[in-house]
Amino acid sequence: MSERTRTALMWILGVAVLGAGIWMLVKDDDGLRVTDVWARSSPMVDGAAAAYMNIQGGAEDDALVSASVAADVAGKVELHETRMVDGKHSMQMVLGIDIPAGGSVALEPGGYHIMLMGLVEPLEPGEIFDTDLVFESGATITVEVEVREG
Ligand SMILES: [Cu+2]
Repeated sequence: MSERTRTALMWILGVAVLGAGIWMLVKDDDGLRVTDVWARSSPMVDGAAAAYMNIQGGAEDDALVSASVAADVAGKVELHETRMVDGKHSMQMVLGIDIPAGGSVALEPGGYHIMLMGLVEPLEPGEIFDTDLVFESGATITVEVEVREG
């Protein structure tokens, strides 16, 4: 192999590695955005709280599939949907919340929310805690949740 060929091969390899690195970065941050994150004590369940936020979809359809908080905040976290059943609000667990590509989904009172159960201490307005959000695509986003007055 001539010196020239070797140099050319090194270049090609370098560009390939760099390209793969950039592709992974782009893939990892697939454009999902989470804004307006807040929580309040649940008006429906003692010792529980609900977290709300706005999730903007990325380039591909995705879904929020789970969420978690530190063990010193709450014992259990579920994805819930509030629905009207026989004229009454009732909550039920959902396995995922679809986030369409380019669309946006609001987790808000009366609809989808992240349910924190088994609160270690009651949430105080002004308090901030982290929540990890896991998406079907494998993306995980950690957001700061601000406790607001219910
Ligand atoms: Cu709930």
